[in-house]
Formats: sequence, structure tokens, C-alpha cells
Amino acid sequence: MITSPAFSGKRFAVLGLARSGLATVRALVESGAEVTAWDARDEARTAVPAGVQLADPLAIDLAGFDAVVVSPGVPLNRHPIADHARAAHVPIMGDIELFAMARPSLPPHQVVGITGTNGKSTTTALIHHIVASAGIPARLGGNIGLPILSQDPLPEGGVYVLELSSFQIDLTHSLACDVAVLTNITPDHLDRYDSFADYAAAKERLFTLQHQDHVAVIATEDDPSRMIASRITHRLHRVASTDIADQSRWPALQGPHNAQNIACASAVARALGVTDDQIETALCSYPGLSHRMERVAERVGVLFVNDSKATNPTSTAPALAAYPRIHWILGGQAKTKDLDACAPHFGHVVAAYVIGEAGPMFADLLRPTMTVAEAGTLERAVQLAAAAAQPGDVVLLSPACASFDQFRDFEARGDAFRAAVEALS
Ligand code: UMA
Ligand code: ADP
Repeated sequence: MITSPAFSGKRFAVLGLARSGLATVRALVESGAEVTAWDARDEARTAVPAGVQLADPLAIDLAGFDAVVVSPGVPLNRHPIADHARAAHVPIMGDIELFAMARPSLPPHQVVGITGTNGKSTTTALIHHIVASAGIPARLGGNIGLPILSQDPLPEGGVYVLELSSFQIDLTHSLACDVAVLTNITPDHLDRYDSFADYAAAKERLFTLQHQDHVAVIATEDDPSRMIASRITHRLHRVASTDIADQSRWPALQGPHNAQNIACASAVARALGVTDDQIETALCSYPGLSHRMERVAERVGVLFVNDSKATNPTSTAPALAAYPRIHWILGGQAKTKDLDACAPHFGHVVAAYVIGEAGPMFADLLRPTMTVAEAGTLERAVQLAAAAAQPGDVVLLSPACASFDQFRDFEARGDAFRAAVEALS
């Protein structure tokens, strides 16, 4: 766990007690802070350690508190806590900002921060893998599902590799990353921002927080990313998927989207002093992440691929591009009203199986171009797709939607896909 004298004797109100909130509470208590914590869910509140006061920050007078720490899942654009904290002149922040405040008391280290709409987790895990394989002490944290405050501090010379969502950046005020990375920007999370421009501006803040001697790595393959790159005044490496001529040696990193991730990760590794030979060795041994184009089974010549993490059409597009004959399971909670980003690859789809809230809408949209089955549930979709698939075909879960209408999160959805495949008789 990361603790700091910077928090000792201070008063914090913490809102949200899931992964990041609980890690925050534990680190603050361990650092000698006074903590008042709350979660709207009863069962979440039972997990707080002894000595923590339970009270809703919204319902108490915040005068005298040093900060309100909120989880990234609390929608600050709609939630009244932002106004309540502002009225009391108490800063509002997230766990990443607490990490930034703890940095001066950690052994000398570097921080790499990765943001972007798609490819964050892959790029983050890949950078961590390359750096660790080169013998540099490294820690993974942030949006990848590992709250950074629950990780152990690194010895001198270590590198913290942080995946940062726009929600986390919104709650961060002083994290100056030694190397900051942007993979791409396409529409996403528009329920949390007034406009696409505001969403892109949230990502740009990661770079405006950097200092003159820091490094920016930006894949300049979409307009918003190119705009951000054009405004950088410190050291900038522009990268693109086309920088990567041959990916055939790296089995877990196939597809043009992974070329973009490799280009970003390699530029970061070079900036940290890792040699090209060390990078090559690490790319060969990179094991891949679950729920991202993960091959879960092969059954009578049919391959089943779990790409549950593809929660928007732009992230589904590369999965559709990767195979010639696909039985495509999609749907859930839609983030867009169209599937335009996927359209160039519709020729690869043998049939679509729609599930969840967005099922009927996507069925109407796809029916003119392909065979569509309104499966409703993931389990039914797997059964229908498995029954229809011929040897050589791929059954692909790449939903282009959030999972929250039918599942706890994308991981639960991917696990349910695997279970449904295993249950096929
Ligand atoms: N809550 C309230 N009141 C409210 C709203 C929420 O009490 O009005 C509570 C909820 O009951 C919940 C907590 O606040 O217990 C919110 O927790 P959370 O959703 O932030 O969950 P964590 O487990 O802390 O996960 C967060 C990130 N979640 C989100 O950004 C939504 C995780 O990213 C991240 O891995 C984790 O911190 C560790 O840093 C997940 C994610 O979906 C994977 N991220 C989005 C994405 O990748 O697209 C941005
Ligand atoms: P994130 O953490 O940003 O959601 P991941 O690395 O977890 O990104 O990948 C999520 C999904 O997006 C995967 O299913 C994959 O198919 C797709 N993807 C990965 N990298 C990229 C990229 N650079 N551009 C577009 N899509 C990508």
C-alpha cells in the first residue's frame, strides 16, 4: 500500500467505496488521516476499516475538511457533491491526485500515464511488461482495475505505469507524468460530458499537467489527437500504427489496433532508456489480457473469441477486421445510435446475434446488410451462433456496447460468454 506523511492529521471525506474508494480509505487511514466515508450501497459501507466515520459527504458540513475524494464512477457532471464541495471551498479530487500528492515522499521514480478512448489497458499492460522485462522495477495501476494506492511503493528507479480514464484525469490536478501517452480519441462516455470536445479536453489535461522536460507520446491517427499533438510545447513523439511494419512475431498483439498500441508502448520504452532488443524480446513474450480478443475455445473447428472489452463501435471494428467469417454477438447498453465505425467490415459477418437493451435497435440497423437473430441473452446468442457456425468460422463476442443492462461489468459479461461456450453440449 502507498501511504504518505502528506495525509497525516488531515481530514478527508471519501465518496464511493468500490475498488478505488476502499483503497483510498485504507491508504489514508494508514497514513494517519481522519476519514469520513460513504457509498450509496449498504453492502459497500460494511467494508470500511475500523476508525472510519460513516456519513454521506453530501449531508454533512464540509467546513474543516482538507479534501473530498470521489470515485471515478461518481458522475460529477450530475452529482450534487461538486457544488457542495465548492460551496465549502473544499477541493474535490480522486485517488490519482492522492498518489500525486504522495510522490514527493516516495523513493525517486518515474510515472507513465496512459489515456485514450481505446487501447489504454493493452498499452498500459504492454508498457509494464516491456519495462519489467528489461529489469526495471515497475507497478501497474489505475483504470486497469488496480487502484494505485493499494500497490506497494517501488524502490528507487522504479516506474509506475498508470492507466488513466478521462474520469480519473478530471479528478487529478497535479500529476505531472514523466511520460504521458494518448492512444486515440473517438466518441465515448458522452453521458458524462456536455460534448465530444469536452471529453477530448479531459484527455488533453494529462499533457497540460506535464512539465517542460517531460515526454508526450501521441498516436496522431484521428483529428482530436492531432489537435492535441499540435498544441504540445514540450518533447513530443508522434507515432502511428504504420510505424510497425511486421507484427507476425508477436502473437498476442495482432491487428492494426495493436500496431497503434505497440507504436505507443515502444516509444515510451525508448524514452525510458529500454533498448530495441529488450523491446523486441518483450513484445514476443507479451501474454495479452483477458476479454480483449481472447481465444476462449476451439470446438469442432469453430473458434470462440471473447472481446467483451469492446464497449464502443470503434473498439469492435478491429475485431471484425481480424477474421473472414464471423458470427457476431453484439448489443448491451448502447453508447452510439449507429455502428458506422464497424460498417467497413460488415462483409466479414456471416450473421449477427443481438442481445440486451440495444438489441432491437441494432437488429433494425443491420438487417438490410446481413442475417440477424434477435437472441436477447448472451447465452441464447452463443447457442444460436454455435449451431449455425461451420468449421473455420469464428463466434465473436464484441458487443460495441457497455454491459451494465445485463451484467455487473465487461468482465462479468466475458466470463458469462466463456461459461456459455463451455456449457455447449
Ligand atoms: N456511488 C455512490 N453514489 C453515487 C454514485 C456512485 O455512492 O452517486 C458509489 C457506487 O455505489 C460505487 C462507487 O461509488 O460503489 C463507484 O465506484 P466506481 O464505479 O468508480 O468503481 P471502482 O471499483 O472504484 O472502479 C474505478 C473505475 N470505475 C469507473 O471508472 C466507472 C474502474 O474503471 C477502475 O478500474 C478502478 O476504479 C480502479 O482504478 C472501470 C471502468 O469501467 C474498469 N472504467 C471506464 C472505462 O474503462 O471505460 C472509465
Ligand atoms: P481500453 O482500456 O482503452 O478500453 P483495451 O486495451 O482494454 O482498451 O481494449 C479494449 C477494446 O478495444 C479491445 O476489445 C480491442 O479490440 C480494442 N482496441 C484495443 N486497442 C485499440 C486501439 N488502439 N484502437 C482501437 N481499438 C482498440
